[in-house]
Amino acid sequence: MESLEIGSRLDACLAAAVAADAGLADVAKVVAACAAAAIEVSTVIGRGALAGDLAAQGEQNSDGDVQKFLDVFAHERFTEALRGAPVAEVASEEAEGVMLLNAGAPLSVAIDPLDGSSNIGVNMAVGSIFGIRPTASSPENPLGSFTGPGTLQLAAGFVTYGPATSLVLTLGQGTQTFTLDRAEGGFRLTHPRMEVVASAKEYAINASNARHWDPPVKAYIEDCLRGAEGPLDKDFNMRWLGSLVSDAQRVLLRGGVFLYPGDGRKGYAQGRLRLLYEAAPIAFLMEQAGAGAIDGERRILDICATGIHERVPLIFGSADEVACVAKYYGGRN
Ligand code: FBP
Ligand code: AFP
Repeated sequence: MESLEIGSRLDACLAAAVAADAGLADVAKVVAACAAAAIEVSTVIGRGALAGDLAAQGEQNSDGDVQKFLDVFAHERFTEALRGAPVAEVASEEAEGVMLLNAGAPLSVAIDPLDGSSNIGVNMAVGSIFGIRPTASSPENPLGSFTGPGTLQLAAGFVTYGPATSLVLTLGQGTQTFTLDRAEGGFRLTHPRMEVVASAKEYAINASNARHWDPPVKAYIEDCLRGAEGPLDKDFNMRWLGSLVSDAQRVLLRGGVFLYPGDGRKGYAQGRLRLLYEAAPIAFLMEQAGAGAIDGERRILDICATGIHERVPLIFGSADEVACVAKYYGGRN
């Protein structure tokens, strides 16, 4: 896609990718389905309170979190769109088990339909995240499509519903960003090749959990706070949007490091974020843009899930900063 002109439509870019590699034909259909669902979600978010109470509380999801109207709406739009694509199974944050869509279809999708739920209803950016994998389940291994490492992902993307709606996408050949052209109701290529700067001075972490953090993260952030007088030898800025997709988008565009470590709170030993539909797609997009993504000790893309809602500590961003954090965990790089 790098060779395509800025302003090219998403469907033209997907067609060009398929022309170059026929093996991407089904993947392109799934990406197009996610893009179509995202446009529907974007329209509702863009209307804000005029669309009703987007934060209205409903049922509890698999994890005991109370679902908001927008969580449920986005889940329904995405799963409905994926039903019309070559997708056999979906693992969604908003469904307890694997959803069966089209038996025998070649692809399966892990999805967080609405990420950054605490930002719903306060006119702040939220997003959707997806990772596309080959279908690999069997009667003996019903979770098989989702228990392989993140390196099996064929494509991944996230949508940010912010001041503009954008789709960040990788088909395994670099990371591109498309921006929604509201006038024509379609995405256009705006960033053909995202490249994350290797070194940066901005970190993102929920500082209210400082007393609970894993010791390596506590030590790293203490050194960030010491600024140029400390061992890291530079002054840092801090940004935390409470919305993984928005923080990831900022890191892609201007570098920095994001951390959601394991911490001592009940249920947070592995942090807050989910391996399958948050960490693994973001890690794929980051690596394809030259950045890193680890859980402290391991590359995120090498980790296998044992259940679809499993959590993982997540540290990603500028390669030098991620390598620096790894040293606090005792790693050599
Ligand atoms: P949800 O999927 O429930 O929205 O949780 C994920 C998330 O909102 C991320 O987008 C964000 O980075 C993080 O949780 C915010 O966590 P905290 O509430 O600790 O700031
Ligand atoms: P600007 O008018 O230059 O944007 O500054 C205002 C502001 O961005 C405000 O909106 C934020 O609350 C605050 O600055 C952020 O300050 P830090 O950069 O110190 O976090």
